[in-house]
Amino acid sequence: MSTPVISQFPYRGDPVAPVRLLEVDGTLTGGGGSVPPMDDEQMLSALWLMMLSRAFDDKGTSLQRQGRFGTFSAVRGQEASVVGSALALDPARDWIVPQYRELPALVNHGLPLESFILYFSGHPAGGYIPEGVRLLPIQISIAAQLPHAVGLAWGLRLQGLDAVVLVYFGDGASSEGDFHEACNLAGVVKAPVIFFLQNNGWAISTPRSRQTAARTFAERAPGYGFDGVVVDGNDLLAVYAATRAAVERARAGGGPTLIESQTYRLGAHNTADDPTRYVAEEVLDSWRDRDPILRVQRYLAACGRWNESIAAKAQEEISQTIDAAFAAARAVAPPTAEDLFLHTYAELTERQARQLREYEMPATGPANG
Ligand SMILES: Cc1ncc(C[n+]2csc(CCOP(=O)(O)OP(=O)(O)O)c2C)c(N)n1
Repeated sequence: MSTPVISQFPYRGDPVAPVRLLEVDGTLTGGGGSVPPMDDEQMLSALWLMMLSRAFDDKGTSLQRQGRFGTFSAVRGQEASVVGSALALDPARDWIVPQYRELPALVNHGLPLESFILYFSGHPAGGYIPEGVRLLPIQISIAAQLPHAVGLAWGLRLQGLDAVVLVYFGDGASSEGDFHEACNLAGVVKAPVIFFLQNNGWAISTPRSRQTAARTFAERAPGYGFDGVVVDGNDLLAVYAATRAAVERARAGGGPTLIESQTYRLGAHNTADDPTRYVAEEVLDSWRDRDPILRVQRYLAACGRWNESIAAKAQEEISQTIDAAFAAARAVAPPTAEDLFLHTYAELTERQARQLREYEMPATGPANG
């Protein structure tokens, strides 16, 4: 039997060429002798999550246009990157520290889809993470989650746990000071953290070329005393294998890894953005050819595990799942002004309690005598 591909990591090959295990046409890199790091069942589950994410992007965008959903950032194009990395974690012990573009990872880790919908509908209940779900809250402030992730990982290690933390961020976030501080501390204390950098080509309208003059983002890792690896972020198998290897290393006490997942944002930064003003259609077309979902479907079709009727059934199930989640979110009572006080801390501070009392008092200000 051939060597499982996972043993390729830490990767000591060409530091610039991304690791790829699944070709665009759905064949395994290296031919039939290669052993994929996921079996067909795992790939089918991964594909379901990727398709759920894509369908949610479509539905959410359409509802946002009708004024029935808030501004949110679609995952479109980055599904293999998000799903492949999330599936390498154990939701029963590992933590995800998200940015704002990782819907399928959050759902796989245990966040109900309706919570995500409530969050991006501006409902305070959307900020609630159920007990036992190992997620930090969605972070809109760019790179602010990186030091939190290192602190969390270091803390888990100090408690003697073998848990690992995976933190998502973008190429733009890597230009923030928080990125340097987080990597530096993580390297020094050997925190069990995986820095998962999604290089999707853009930080809103700022191209990747304006973020660093380095050949890759991953090459920064050795400067902090740990390994960096570049993967083809549109390849589910490569992302999964690289993340699994990083998880195993962190669990065994080997410290952090920086994974640069080279992917492409196949749409707007968020529903308030118009990428037609700065992304050339030819460039988009070239990335549409490398669609991460099609690649997995081609592979599974060649194994006899995917065809039009299976696809139609999956689409139907996915659309019912999304409709049910929107219905559940709509059934939650609208927020009240009091929620502003009640959702800030576990217990009201003295100042908040006073402000809440003042708010609830009938308007008898000085003007009324
Ligand atoms: C500290 C901070 N500065 C600026 C912004 C405005 N902003 C929102 S998203 C974004 C771009 C982030 O790009 P990147 O880190 O590459 O992540 P991506 O959205 O591409 O996934 C910026 C500058 C912000 N939210 N927080």
